[in-house]
Amino acid sequence: MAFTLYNAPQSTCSQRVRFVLNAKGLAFEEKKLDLLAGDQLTPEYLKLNPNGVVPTLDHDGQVVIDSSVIVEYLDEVVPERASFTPRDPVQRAKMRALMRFIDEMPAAAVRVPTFNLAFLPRFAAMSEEEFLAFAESKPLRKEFMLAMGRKGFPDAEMNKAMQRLRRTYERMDAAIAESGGPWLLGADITLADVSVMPALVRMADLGREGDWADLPRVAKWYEAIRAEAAFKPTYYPGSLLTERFPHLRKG
Ligand SMILES: N[C@@H](CCC(=O)N[C@@H](CS)C(=O)NCC(=O)O)C(=O)O
Repeated sequence: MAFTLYNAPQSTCSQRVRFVLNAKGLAFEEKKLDLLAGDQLTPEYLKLNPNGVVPTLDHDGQVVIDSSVIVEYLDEVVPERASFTPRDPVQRAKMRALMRFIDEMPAAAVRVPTFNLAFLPRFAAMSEEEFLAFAESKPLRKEFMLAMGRKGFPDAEMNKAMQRLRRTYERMDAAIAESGGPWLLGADITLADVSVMPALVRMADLGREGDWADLPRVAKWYEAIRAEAAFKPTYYPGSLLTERFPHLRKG
């Protein structure tokens, strides 16, 4: 069984997949793409992933795209090692509902502070023509890039993104309270936990860990996922945004 993961160290979607591969102890070849250089938009890569985004998994020549789909796929093909999917169909449905919520809310919201704080200097340095050409070449994120522009999202958009993230922490708190924790669905870690993990790591990296400090269940959850054996190899040196963009570091 050979796995190749096309991904980027700091990409939140890639981090989900690395976590599951690491937790299952599956060796994989890692192909690192530079998203700011546009490696994800080359004709060769678009043949693998027509959305022009990472991650993409190649499993013995079969290509699987989209991080949520990939982590479910991995749990299906290697269920015997570190399963992240509940056996009970009702629990499984709850997990998938949370995953949809996570993709729609925090995974989308976290792009706003990420782009505004980290990537903007790079785009601001481009000419308008260069920026428009870069935006136009993105199959999935063209409108997002054009909405951001070279000046970044306005404060109102940043505030809305932060509110969506806050509603995520509250939803997590409610899920843990209902399930009895320590994970979102109870005693066992599931793909829902893995799916939301990178958003919280990203916000903590941007100095916003305090945003869930008043929700002790979420704070405990965050410590628990950081203590998982798969966490450290997933967040190898260079995986945090502040490591690539030192201007983001506080103080
Ligand atoms: N739904 C997709 C989204 C993938 C995605 O947005 N990937 C980002 C990195 S986290 C990316 O490749 N962005 C490149 C770009 O915007 O050009 C997934 O979960 O795999």
